[in-house]
Amino acid sequence: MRITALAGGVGGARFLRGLIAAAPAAEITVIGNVGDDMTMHGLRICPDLDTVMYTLGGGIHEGQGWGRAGETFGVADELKAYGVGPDWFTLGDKDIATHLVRTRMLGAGYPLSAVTEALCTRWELPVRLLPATDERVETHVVVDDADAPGGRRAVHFQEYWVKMHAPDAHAIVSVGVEDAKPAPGVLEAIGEADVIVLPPSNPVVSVGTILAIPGLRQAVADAAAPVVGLSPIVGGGPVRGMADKVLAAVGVEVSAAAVARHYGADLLDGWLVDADADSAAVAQVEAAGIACRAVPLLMSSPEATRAMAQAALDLAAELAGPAAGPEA
Ligand code: FO1
Repeated sequence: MRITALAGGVGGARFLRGLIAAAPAAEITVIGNVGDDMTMHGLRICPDLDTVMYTLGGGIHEGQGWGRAGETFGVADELKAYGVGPDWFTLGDKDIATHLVRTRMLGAGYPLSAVTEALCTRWELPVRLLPATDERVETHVVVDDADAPGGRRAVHFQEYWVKMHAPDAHAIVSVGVEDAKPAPGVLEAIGEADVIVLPPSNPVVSVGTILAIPGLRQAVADAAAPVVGLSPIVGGGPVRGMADKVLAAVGVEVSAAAVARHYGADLLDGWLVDADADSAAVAQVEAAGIACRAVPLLMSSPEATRAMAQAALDLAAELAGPAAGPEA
């Protein structure tokens, strides 16, 4: 079985572990978000790709969900001693090695997809990880700023998220997206998949940014495979992170049903909502033309996460119809 998943950072990576446990023999391709990427100290940093790589490669800081286990901060301490910021975004020493390799390869002319493949080789990932695009697409967020002309300014997503802790936002802009193309292998992974999964990642700044790359949303909508998503909203709030703020910025209500409608029935065939908090949403989602099931949606343990992934695969199998047997 070939499974293609569109994933963001921490939530997506943790879900992918469950997906691998649920379908250990499957060929899994992960299309990763690059909208969080930025350049700092001259280094190209790809937080979502690295979070997937470290999580599935066994190098993640489990408690934090991002960055390396057993990390040290010698470089960060030295930068601080020099008075060099920013002081709101800290790079660990081990993590810096990843960014050095990436930046050097990009500088030598390799596209991000080739660089990501090279980095993943070291981690022996059980999936193929592809950046959604090789072009630079960076998410910027328009926020209030009394000192800026017009009372607003656009900040990079990392500044919005990590430094400002996601204040109310007016708009989300994917800078560079119009000129981006799906990275090599992305459209093939979508077109050849038996199942396409949208993990419970942020629907705006993670999965939304991937889908915004020209041609990508249409490829998922046109794919022969069933497309099944899991709600990142449980009981009217995000399970993790601050997805509520960015949903409001794009005019989407913070509910499991509204996120399904935001993706749309042209894209989604099936949707999972939380059985405890959102079973009432099932009828609303089905009224929008999307098959919906209520199952436990909290990734509280490896087994709970595996069961969520299994529920997504079960719904996909149901939507695909009975497999053609030898006599069929
Ligand atoms: N998140 C933080 O809250 N503070 C940090 O200093 C920080 C550093 C960092 C370095 C590398 C990396 O890959 C991720 C890092 N993150 C940090 C997490 C991260 O940038 C965000 O949580 C995600 O981008 C949101 O998906």
